[in-house]
Amino acid sequence: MTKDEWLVVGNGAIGLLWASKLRQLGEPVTVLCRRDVPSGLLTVEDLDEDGSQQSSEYDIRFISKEQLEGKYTKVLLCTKAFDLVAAYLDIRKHTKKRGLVATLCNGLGAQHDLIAHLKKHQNLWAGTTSEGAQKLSANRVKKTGLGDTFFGLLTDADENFFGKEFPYPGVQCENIERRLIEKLAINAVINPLTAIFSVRNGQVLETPIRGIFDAAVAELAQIMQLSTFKYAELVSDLSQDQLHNRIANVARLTSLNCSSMFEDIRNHRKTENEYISGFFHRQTSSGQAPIQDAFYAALNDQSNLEMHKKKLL
Ligand code: KPL
Repeated sequence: MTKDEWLVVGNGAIGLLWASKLRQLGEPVTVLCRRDVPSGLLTVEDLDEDGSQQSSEYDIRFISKEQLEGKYTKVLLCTKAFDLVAAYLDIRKHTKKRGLVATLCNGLGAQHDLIAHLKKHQNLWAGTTSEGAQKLSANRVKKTGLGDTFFGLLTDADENFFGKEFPYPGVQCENIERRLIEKLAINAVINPLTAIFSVRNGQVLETPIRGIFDAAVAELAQIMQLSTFKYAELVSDLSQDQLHNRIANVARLTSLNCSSMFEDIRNHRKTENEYISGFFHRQTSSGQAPIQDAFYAALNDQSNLEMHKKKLL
């Protein structure tokens, strides 16, 4: 292992995409896979400006948990929100005390839970991305939509090490919690709608789902203004129109993508419902968030999805 090597935890779509980006910086990258440890190169498929398909290959080392050795100074955790803390604890002894731990996961809360488990002088950079990507196999990913990525410090910067600057150009931001809430709102509208109605991201802007989309955005804008909302101050200047534009824009830019929640349901995997609609469900009292409550209930009771769909329409 070299001094600047990154350890990316998780070979889901976003883990693979970010492994390729970090490798492009010229630094070695190891990807820790939960199962299916592939051999061979990482392939990223993309569309050229003229719309033709192109693919690039990256020499990345793929390993299993049993193959972990040494200590990494830079770790990027690309896991589901509900796996984040456990994934870190699994690799903790392979992280350096004065190192950097970064997260790229949906939802809000798991990142904060991680802080209590960090080693002394480790800095936690929370990240959020609205890029669309689809995993095609254990070492093949396809870019399915443009988006923004931001990383910001959640812990007080330890200036002795990777204190002030995130070691990837152009993604660092000041107020990451605000970005995390905006992303949470994006996921709280697009993900449940795509998962419940089995549609791609762009279709949430089409009839008949469009009506629920608009109502869900209006409801979120109201919740965010409630004095009881934990992050109300951070988003007090965010108007309903701005929120609507932001969420609709992501749906457009990733229109061909199947959201992570839709993928989870199709593949009979656990969803991030608890960290997305569940977050708003817990933050409000009865009647204040009927649409988020309906999303939350539908995703918790997938055997009756048809009934929940009818209720929503
Ligand atoms: O974050 C996403 C997800 O699917 O979880 C979006 C941005 C909606 C892209 O699909």
